Amino acid sequence: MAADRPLKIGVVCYPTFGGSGVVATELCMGMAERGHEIHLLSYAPPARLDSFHERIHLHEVAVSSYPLFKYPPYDLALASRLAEVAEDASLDLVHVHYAIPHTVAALLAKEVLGRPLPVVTTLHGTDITVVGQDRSYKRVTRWALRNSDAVTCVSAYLRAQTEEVFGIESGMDVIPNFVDTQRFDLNRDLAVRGCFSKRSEKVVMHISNFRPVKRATLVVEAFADIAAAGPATLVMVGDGPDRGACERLARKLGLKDRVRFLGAQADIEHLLPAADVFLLPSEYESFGLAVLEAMACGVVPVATRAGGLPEVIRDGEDGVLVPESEMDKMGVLAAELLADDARRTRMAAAGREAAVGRFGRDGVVSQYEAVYRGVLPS
Ligand code: GMT
Repeated sequence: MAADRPLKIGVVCYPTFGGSGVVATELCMGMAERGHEIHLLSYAPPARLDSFHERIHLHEVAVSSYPLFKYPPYDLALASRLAEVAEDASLDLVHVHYAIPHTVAALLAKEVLGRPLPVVTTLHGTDITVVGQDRSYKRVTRWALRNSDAVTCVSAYLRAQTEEVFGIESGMDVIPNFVDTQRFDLNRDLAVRGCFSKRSEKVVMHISNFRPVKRATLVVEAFADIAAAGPATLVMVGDGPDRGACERLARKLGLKDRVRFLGAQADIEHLLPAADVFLLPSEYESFGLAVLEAMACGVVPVATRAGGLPEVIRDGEDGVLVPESEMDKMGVLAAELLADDARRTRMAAAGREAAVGRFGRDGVVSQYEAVYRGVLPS
């Protein structure tokens, strides 16, 4: 059989705006463009998949309820559907994004199917650093990782965490996240910019799911220093548990008229180029995909020196990394950057170059393709 024949790939991911679903969907599109046939399973159509692709087949996983079920078992419904799809479509392998519960469901589907079905697991972050360490899931997660045919991590930081937490000997590949640099580009839509910057104010942006790990209230605090230094608008994109606290803080600090909360937005590639600086004060990020998308759009990130973020941002070259002990200076550092157009323009160009080069889609899709070929039975 030809070593480069198109593959039939089952993909499992979460469909929401979270980074793992975005990476999974972008990867599906990249693989489909290379001629592979993709069968994507999730409980809803992925948010990033906004157009028809000839070789991408969607399979929604429905979970039946029953009065006995206090917790309807999504993982069983997924395993069952996956076994069905694997049989009908003669899948060569399954690639799951986010270990819990996807890897266990894929391994169960393989048992149900009763024939070899290699399982590739990509770890994204909180599946290891938060959920995977929870006592309720830890043992089964370790088992699932050990039984995957290949495990990939989105950063060296995450690989080290996985080795430490689960005692997994290395052998896991680090494959960074990537960005579609045609979709995320430098073209600034002046109409969008005009919505945020009426009198040539600088535009500061934050995009996240407003979970506690993102520390979104620190964005508002930092913005108070930015606004004190010069005219600026803060655009907060996304929704989640800490949005209310951010809104209250903006009111309390007298910034209500200078902070815009847009809620979850599908087309962030149209919003991002309107910004000058992107703030991400997360406690940690295994990667920080939003930072990479900002860099692709020529927006300079200012983020915490934590987790995998130093693998994405080169401090002083294409962004600014703020040590944990100096988070209270984030606003001042961002204000300095906003005041120095020449420095910012230089860093923005370096960020765009990194997005196209180090994190370009083609190179990363090839790395995953090599992992797929490596797990196929010889
Ligand atoms: O918790 C989140 O931020 C969502 C999560 C996800 O799986 O959707 O994001 C993680 O995966 C992204 C894609 O690989 C990474 O860019 C994020 O850094 C990572 N989040 C954390 O580590 C907190």
